[in-house]
Amino acid sequence: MIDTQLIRRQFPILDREVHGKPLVYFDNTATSQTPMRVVEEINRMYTRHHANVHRGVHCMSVEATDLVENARRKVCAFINAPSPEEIVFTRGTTEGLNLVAASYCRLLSPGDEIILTEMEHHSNIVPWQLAAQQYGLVIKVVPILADGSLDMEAFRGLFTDRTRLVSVAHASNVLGTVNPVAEIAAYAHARGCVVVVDGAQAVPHFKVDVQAIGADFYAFSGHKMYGPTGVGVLYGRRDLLEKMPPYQGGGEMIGHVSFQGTTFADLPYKFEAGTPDYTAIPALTTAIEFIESLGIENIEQHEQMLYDLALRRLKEEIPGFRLFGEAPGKCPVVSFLVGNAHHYDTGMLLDHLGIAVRTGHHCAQPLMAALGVEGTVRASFAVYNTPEEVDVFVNALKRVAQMLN
Ligand code: 7TS
Repeated sequence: MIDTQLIRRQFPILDREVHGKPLVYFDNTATSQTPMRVVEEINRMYTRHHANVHRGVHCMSVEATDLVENARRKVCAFINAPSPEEIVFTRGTTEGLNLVAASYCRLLSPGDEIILTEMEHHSNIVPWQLAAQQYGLVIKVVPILADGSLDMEAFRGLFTDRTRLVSVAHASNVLGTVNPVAEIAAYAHARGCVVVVDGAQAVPHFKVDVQAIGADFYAFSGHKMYGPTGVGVLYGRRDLLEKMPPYQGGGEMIGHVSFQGTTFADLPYKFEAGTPDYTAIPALTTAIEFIESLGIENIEQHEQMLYDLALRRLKEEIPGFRLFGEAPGKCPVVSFLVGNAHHYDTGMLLDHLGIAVRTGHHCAQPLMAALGVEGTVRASFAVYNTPEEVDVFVNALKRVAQMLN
């Protein structure tokens, strides 16, 4: 069972006020708040182990290196990856997806096809467009159904003998839809295609097992899972990472450098050019420990309870409430509009009542086009949110809706 009172003590930021009102933080899909133990771990890195990694013989450098490599093993176990060498530290999901698009696509030929979906975040669209322009690739898009789930029949219909890769969100940051990634991977693999999964919105909310999914690549961000900003993870299958050219050149990623030619380091360092964020990476270990201390299943259950409560009350009590995304088994994300009220006005008035929600296109403009809207208001929940906060939110939205309609 989740004891939110106990949990909230680890998040002093949740005690602050905004505009003179107690903060209700419902923008967890954009970034989650950070427990003190993660903040303390970053502090400890600066005050105890601040030395560049992988290069020093001196004690502090060895300690920092051990902490970074320990984090790699922790992440590996967290997503059940086969080996730590297949865990590449990045700046975030965006960099992980750019890495795969820029590097893997160099192995493809003009006319080869990539399948994306209509519900992708821009970071799982634009890197592929850049690669498609550079290498003459063709992008095809899976549409969504009315409930916000993927049209799987259309997905299967997009495959041709030129299809090489599928890249799909595990969970949508707008609709909350959890996509059938294992089914997608099985279908794609049977046709010789590689599968990339954007796990930014999955990892904080439910158990992810990259081997059970059959993902060839899996990208996510630390800052959405109670961890530090500026650190992300890319899992990549060893044989694919080995074939791929480096993404960036620099220190750390080389075997030997001469002006006659350079050889590259073994995995995962081939893909980690330059100094990594070694002060933040160990704090990712602490974030995973925080999740494990609560139990990801308990987190999922608690967030689902908040989602169900919010949705029931919003549907009953807010005239003109319109929900986007009703697929079964979705993540705790409520994207909505109220009557004719503009999403921005709704968000701004909620902010003045202390409630932080997101408004706009949520970096998913093609999805907004498919839904026929310019933007939505989005409330999203984390483990430290409470039913009382849902009450405050629904009551505030009632007032806002009256003012705007
Ligand atoms: N993929 C998905 C599904 C996301 O939701 C996001 C961020 C990203 C990729 C990019 O992650 P980053 O850490 O590299 O920036 N989503 C959001 C959002 O919904 N509101 O702000 C950021």
